[in-house]
Amino acid sequence: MDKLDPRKQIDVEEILKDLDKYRPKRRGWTWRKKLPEGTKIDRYDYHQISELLKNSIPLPAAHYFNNIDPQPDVVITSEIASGRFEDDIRRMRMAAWHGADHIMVIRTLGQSHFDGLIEGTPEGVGGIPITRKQVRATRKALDLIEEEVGRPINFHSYVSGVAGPEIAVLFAEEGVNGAHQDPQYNVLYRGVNPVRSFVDAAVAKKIMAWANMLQIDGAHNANASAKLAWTVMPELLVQHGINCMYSVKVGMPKENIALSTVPPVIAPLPEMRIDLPYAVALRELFQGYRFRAQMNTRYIESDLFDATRAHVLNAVLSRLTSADLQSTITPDEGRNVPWHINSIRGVETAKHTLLAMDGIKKYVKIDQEAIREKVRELKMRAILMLEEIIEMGGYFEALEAGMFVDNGYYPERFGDGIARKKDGELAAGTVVPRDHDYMAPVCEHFGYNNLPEGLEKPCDLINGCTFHNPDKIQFIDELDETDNVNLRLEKIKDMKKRNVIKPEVEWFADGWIQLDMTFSLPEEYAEAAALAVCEKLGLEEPTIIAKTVLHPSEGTYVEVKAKVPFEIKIDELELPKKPETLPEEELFSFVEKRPIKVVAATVGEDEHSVGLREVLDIKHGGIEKYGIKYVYLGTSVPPEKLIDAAIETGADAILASMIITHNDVHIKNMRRLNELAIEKGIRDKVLIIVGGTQINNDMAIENGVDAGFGRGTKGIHVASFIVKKLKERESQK
Ligand code: B12
Repeated sequence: MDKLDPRKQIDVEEILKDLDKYRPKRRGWTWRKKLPEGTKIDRYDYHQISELLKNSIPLPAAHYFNNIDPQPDVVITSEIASGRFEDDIRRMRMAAWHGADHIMVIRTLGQSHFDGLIEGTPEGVGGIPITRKQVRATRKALDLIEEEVGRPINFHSYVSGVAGPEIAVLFAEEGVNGAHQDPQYNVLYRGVNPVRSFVDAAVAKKIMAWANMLQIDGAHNANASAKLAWTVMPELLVQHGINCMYSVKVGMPKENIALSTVPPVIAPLPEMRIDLPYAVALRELFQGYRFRAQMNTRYIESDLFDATRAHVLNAVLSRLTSADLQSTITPDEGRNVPWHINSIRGVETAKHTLLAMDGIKKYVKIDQEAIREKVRELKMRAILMLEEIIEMGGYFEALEAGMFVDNGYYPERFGDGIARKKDGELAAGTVVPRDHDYMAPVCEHFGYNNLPEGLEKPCDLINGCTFHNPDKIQFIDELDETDNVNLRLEKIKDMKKRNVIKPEVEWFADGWIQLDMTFSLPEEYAEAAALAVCEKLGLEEPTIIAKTVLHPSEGTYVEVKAKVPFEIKIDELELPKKPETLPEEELFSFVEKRPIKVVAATVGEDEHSVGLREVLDIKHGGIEKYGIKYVYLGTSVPPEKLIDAAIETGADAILASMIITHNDVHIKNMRRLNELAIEKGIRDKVLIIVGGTQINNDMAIENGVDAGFGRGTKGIHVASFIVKKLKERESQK
């Protein structure tokens, strides 16, 4: 397979074929190619966009604007990790079509404590086991996906834990383009020995620098760990500083070092007034570095709308300051391992907000004078903290004293920081000084290396290392006979052979569905009632995933996930009929020979006119275009008046719009039109056609009229129906 076909699913078996020989197409990070300010897409000027995609899915409202899909100038991340790489690949493709070009793969639980690489493709929990096979297959799939969408896709994971350097080598070999690397993360959140963590980091960073990978730091985890988050703002500046300077000293170029920053707080606090000075201070202190704006997850529980609101405001902040990379967190992160749809929703939220805020700084400027005091205060607190760390004897001593992730707003201290011992914690005592004659014949190896003089590169001694001679890379296939991709694919193959399907949210046909319901009950009764509904529906494993109290006694909204116990046979599905259209020429010539006249109105007490006018007027490609004459009676027209007008004008058809559907008023009006036409003796002479957002053809026919048209109807659909019916009728005469 050298090309993907948008009409076909990605073939994982093809991806796995000859994987042992696959080499990534390129190495290193890629930014979007920005288009000049003022570039026009259709009729609209943009100031902050990048090259368009070859294949993509635009934002929902795009169909009102010629389906344009401008791409913001900022790289957009999608975090993906269902636990099975074969399903992740499918989701990456979906995310790329929606505008993600940074695919961040979350690691499985506990991998940071493995002292080495793991092999095969075991199923992960809360993420994916990072192995050579998983990385290579994913890169191979992404190489195809980037061709399909027409933009390079950056693949990313984590160079952390006690196997950090080994993972860095693996990533450099396999064309992984970006990684998290921050020794402070290992120390504070993974309990790895501080000395080991910093030594490993130097080795890993040197390799990442060679591979031109983008590095993202780990400071944002202090936000996520602190009780109030805003209290760690000075420390965040310090943490960013430590990792940035350490990386520069190792040899990483500044422009490949990205600070991972999250707006610290959320409403009901005055969010913007706290987050904005922090964002400004950070960008001023770290000029020349990159900014990866991550959305806040600290306070997000299980409400998708709450998460989305927060994420929109976070992306607004990115535009008011700056961001090179906009990360998206799925809005369902607080309720389950993210589902396909929510990965896409995250990307859409970022794309929508970034486009909505395109060029906004032309109109809206931060008041530098008003914000200065707060910005200065934050910088001062950070500088004081750094000074105190030096006074304490340095970073390791400060760590032992619990200086980091203390919930006090520095210089306030609560004494509840995370303390780590310099000679304690995981993998303590594993760092040994290199002997005087230490020699490693490999390239990009950090630190003392007693190489013979006159070598062009160290690996010349061994005929090339894996960076220069990839044929030396050892590819190990599945070792576990009970947990591997082949077994998992068997199940999928079986379903495909039988041509059956189940719904899915993260894995192929995993069976999960979501239901939402509201009960006029207090919270705990509503939860129990929701589970009882699932039981009566015969669903399996029902779980409450979110709820909102509408009022303590009046009502509770509950969202439930559950599994369907049955399969659907694809062959037996009844597909919705698409409205048939006749060739335009046929319509023109028919109407020329046999003039058609219609009467049209919105019926009842309904004032909506836009939809009907679109179906009628030539301007919007309505039936008038084909020469059909119409008499438009307006809105809020009683059915009687429509029928009378049809009689008076000798109309061939009545076009009735029915937008309001409350209390089934549309059904009543359809029946009424039919009855009146029969009463007045014109039913066999006139076609009755109805339309509106909630109308469909079956419903219309059931209620006595000839056709019903819903959202998205065009004049050609209606003209074709009328012409076909008249032809049928007239050929019977
Ligand atoms: Co209003 N309104 N509205 N509204 N309105 C909506 C329609 C909606 C869905 C909003 C909502 O609550 N979710 C509800 C209707 C709910 C329902 O019963 N199904 C709604 C409501 C409830 C009201 C009010 C009752 C609100 C209030 O005051 N309490 C009042 C009603 C006033 C009244 O009618 N007496 C109200 C008022 C308005 C105003 C502000 C006046 C405008 C209408 C202006 C006007 O038309 N001159 C209005 C609008 C614009 C809308 C809105 C935002 C857009 C409708 C629209 O124009 N869409 C919708 C929400 C939404 O859909 N986003 C609510 C664009 C057109 C192109 O699409 O209508 O679907 P369309 O038409 C297409 C097809 O349906 C079909 O072809 C069209 C072209 O593709 N079609 C066809 C439609 N008619 C026909 C007829 C035939 C013969 C055929 C073949 C095809």
